[in-house]
Parts: sequence; C-alpha cells; structure tokens
Amino acid sequence: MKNKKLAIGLFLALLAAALMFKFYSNDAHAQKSDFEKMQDAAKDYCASPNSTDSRCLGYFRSHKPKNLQQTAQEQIGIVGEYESTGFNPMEYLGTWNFNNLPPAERSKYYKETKRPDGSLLREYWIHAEDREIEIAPGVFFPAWAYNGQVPGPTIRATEGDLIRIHFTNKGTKPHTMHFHGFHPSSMDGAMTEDFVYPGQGFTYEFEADPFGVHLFHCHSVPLKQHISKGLYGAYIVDPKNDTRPKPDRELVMVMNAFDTNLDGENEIYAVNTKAFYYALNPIKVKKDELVRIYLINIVEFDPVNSFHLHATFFDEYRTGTRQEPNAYTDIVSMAQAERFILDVKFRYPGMYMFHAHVSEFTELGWMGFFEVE
Ligand SMILES: [Cu+2]
Repeated sequence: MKNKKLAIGLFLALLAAALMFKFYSNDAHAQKSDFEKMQDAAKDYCASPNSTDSRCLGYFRSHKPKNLQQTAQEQIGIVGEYESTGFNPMEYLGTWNFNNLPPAERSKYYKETKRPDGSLLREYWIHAEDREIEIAPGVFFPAWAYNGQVPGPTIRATEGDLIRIHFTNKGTKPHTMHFHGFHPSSMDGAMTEDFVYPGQGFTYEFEADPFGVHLFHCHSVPLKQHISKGLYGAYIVDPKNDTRPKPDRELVMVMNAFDTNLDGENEIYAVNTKAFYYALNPIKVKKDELVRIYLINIVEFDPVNSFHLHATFFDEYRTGTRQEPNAYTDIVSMAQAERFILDVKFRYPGMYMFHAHVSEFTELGWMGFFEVE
C-alpha cells in the first residue's frame, strides 16, 4: 500500500510540477491563453532521459526509466484521462437546486412552493448511497455519497425560505444530514437517536437562516470517516435584501481530499473531488466580470487548507454572513468546515493558476486554472 501511495503521489507531483514549471517558464504572460501548447509541453516534461533539466535529473538517477511519466503511470495503471461519464466538476460549479436537470427530471429531486408571506418552501429529495467515484484519472474511491455524487447536490435558498429535505438512506451504514445554520435540536442530525439506518428515512425542516455560505454533512460516527468518505455538500443562503454587487458568474468550490488506503491521511487533494480537473480543463471567465466563488473547506485529517489565486486580489466575505467584505487579499487559510465568499475580477486576459498554498496539497491534485478571455 505504501508503494501505491508513493506512486500516486509521484505521478500527481510530476503532473503538478510539469504544469507549474511550464506555466512559469513560458514567460508567458503573453502566451498564457494557449492552453493546448502548455499541455503538450507538460506531457513532454521529464519524458526524455536525455533531459538536462536539473529538476528531472534526480528522478532519472533514482528511477532510470525509459520514460519517467509513462513509467509512473504504468505503475499504478493511470492513463491520464478521466472517464467522461459520472460526476462533472465543470457542471457542478454552477449547479444548485438541481438546475442542471431538465424540468421533468428536476421535479424528482426539487420542488418550490410559494408561501403566503412571499417566501418559498423548497423541498429536496436526497438519499445516501455507497458509490465508487473517480478521484484521479483511473483512480477510484469507494465513497459514501448524497445522490451518488461527491460533493452532494448544492442546496440554495433565500433567507427566510422554508427548507424541507426528504432524506432516505440507501447505503449500508447509518447516516444523517446535519446542516450548519439555525434549527431546532430535533433537526440537528447529530445524536445517535438522529441516525437514519439503512432503508429508513427522515424529513428535515428548518428556516434558511442566516444568509451566507454554509454546508451540510453526515454526522454519524465515526464522524471523520462519514465526512471523509464523501457525505457533504454546499448550502448557500442568499440575503433577502442583497446589497452586494451583482455577480456575473457564480462558482461553487468545495476543497476536499481522499484517504485512498484508509491510513488516516489523504493521498489525493482537489477542488470538487477530481484531482487536477481544472488544470486539465480550465474554468473560462471574462476579463472584468465579477466572479463570485462560494468556497468551502471539508478536508479531513489535515488541520489547515488554503486557497490562493494568481494575478489578482479578491474581496473576502468570511462565512458570507455580512454584506461588506472583511478583507481584500489573494489568499485565504481555512480550518475544516470554514467557508468564504470570494468576489474576484481579473484585470488581464490569460491563464491564471489557483491552488492550495500548502504545496503538498497542490502536488497531490489541488491546483487548477482560470482562463480569462
Ligand atoms: Cu454517514
């Protein structure tokens, strides 16, 4: 298992190093938009044993490979491509209340009913299940998942709405849904008497309050296992009287990680589950548009995670519970379950990296790009 962990680490570190090296060495504030060229170059990086790049020599000395990248991939059977089916991190960014589904399909999971005071009753049908998910190209993880996806479906309401969740447990362990926000103790989903056993269900109901970026997660025990296996999701509450600037784009980003060999440490890190997904598929935004990021850290086992964005600064709204930003910065550090709203504008077109400033996490998958047009 140790070898496998090392091999996965080596491969992911190489991919990160390749992408980062190429990105920095291209002088390329002029060429940054040429993502394909960068990808090609990254593919060749350290691929030749004749390379004189000092960053490659150490690897060649210790591995003597015919082709380092290929060898690293062969060792663990990674072929470098994600399966096209299943969870789509690009779609997840802008999906809440099942708005990615056609109306007939959507109505199976989500329903809005107007209430006398003008607010909405928002009903959700959520279940827990055991599901194998892809977390790096060709690397699968036996997850526990809300509606079969990690993170679970994003729930979004306006302050004062009534939320009703019809939860059923189709998995093999007792699970719950525990929401951050105001609610009575009977809706807390955290005590042993709140556990929903396999085959059973429970209806959670509470008012959406306070506004901000929150989360929900399973609160069954052992808690770290139920969270790290994938039972969590974003819960966004918009202010009733919203005085903030209106965003042109909204993106949900959940920083997560996976303990693939169950040793109590993570082997793969990501934003929205798939390692390096947004490095391989940059997020396209427009210059000067206001991009609002709902950022959540749900990484288990590591006390601190961070989010750093290149070449710009952003307004930071801590927990999103005030309408005035509390900082103007280019990095946030987050303990587990902390969340922030980040309002970002890019001044120049080009390719901009975002990543954990904890370098180990970056090398193990937590790195992506914005492609600004
Ligand atoms: Cu659980």
